[in-house]
Amino acid sequence: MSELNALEQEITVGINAAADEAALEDVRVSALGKKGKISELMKTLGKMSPEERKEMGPALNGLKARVGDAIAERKEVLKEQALNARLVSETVDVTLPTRVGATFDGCVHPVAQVTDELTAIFADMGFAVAEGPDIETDFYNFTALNFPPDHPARLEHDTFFLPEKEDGSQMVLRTHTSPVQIRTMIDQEPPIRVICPGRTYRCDSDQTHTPMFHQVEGLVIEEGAHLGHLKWVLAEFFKAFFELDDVKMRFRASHFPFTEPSMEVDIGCERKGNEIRIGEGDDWLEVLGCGMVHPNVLRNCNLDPDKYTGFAWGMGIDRIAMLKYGMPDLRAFFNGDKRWLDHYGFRPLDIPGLVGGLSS
Ligand code: 2NM
Repeated sequence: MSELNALEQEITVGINAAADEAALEDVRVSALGKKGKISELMKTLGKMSPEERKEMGPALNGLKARVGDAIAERKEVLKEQALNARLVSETVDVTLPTRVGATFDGCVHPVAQVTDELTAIFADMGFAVAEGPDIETDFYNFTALNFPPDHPARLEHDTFFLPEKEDGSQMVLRTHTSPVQIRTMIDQEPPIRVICPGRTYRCDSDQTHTPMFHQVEGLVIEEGAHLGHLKWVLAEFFKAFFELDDVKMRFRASHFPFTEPSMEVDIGCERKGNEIRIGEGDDWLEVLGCGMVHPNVLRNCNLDPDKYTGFAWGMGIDRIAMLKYGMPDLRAFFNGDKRWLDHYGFRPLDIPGLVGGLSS
């Protein structure tokens, strides 16, 4: 018996001395493995006399169980120690400056940059950002926006339709971000001031159109909102975005199902050869559509048109990015050509803000 006590003592010392899980595994194998000391003793039971076995059997089983428990317990301790050591050695100092030089790679796409810029400008005017799904129902993309049923406008929009469902309905890739504004009007109480930037899709592809493009739409709903407010918001936006003291604007009558009246807005510019300069000259450039939200749209969102009025506008992010940063070819935006991105991309962490500068 004292022999077993001595063995237990020896194994216990080994367990406690094991500095890591590998060392502990060696101790386990030497005690409980196939040829381990306890396993070898177990094998001798068969050759013992019944009396001897009666005594040694329970003693050996007890020893085996205690050693097994001790190893499992030590294993947990070692595991935690190893994790703590990793947590200490693998820390990253996120306050270090970014590396500029040979190791610096990757940059911010102009569309992301411009989205951040216009978000900063509208946030400063009290607008929140709203987002929604790229795949929409016919209701949010068309019906709620006062497109008549089976009206050709649904097709004129070059809509991408998804395969018909069993009930005959068809989801669409949103053709504008207006469905996000519908969702916002249904979900929120006025006053509402939101912008909705995001991807939009139309089955159209040539020098000036890509099947996926980016749009930002703005929406204000509150008692007393009128065209004067719309004009002010747009003027403030253009001045801030093009970083100019003054931008000329021209409103032309237009037509959209979701606004009444509807207008297209041009900004003053000068064309010199292939170059366009905003804020100078006598030429005009069409940049957005806007109007007062149609009473039917308000009603579709359970808003009372006798109480609330609102205005909305929409413009292409890709297009105003081209204008501001002089990028001539829209298709290059989405080719994934790293040379183009190296040339036109922006440095990460130069986050646009009205205080530090939008595009400095
Ligand atoms: C535009 C032009 C004019 C517009 C209207 C709405 C809504 F949801 F309030 F009815 N959202 N966006 C709108 C109005 C969009 O894009 C050229």
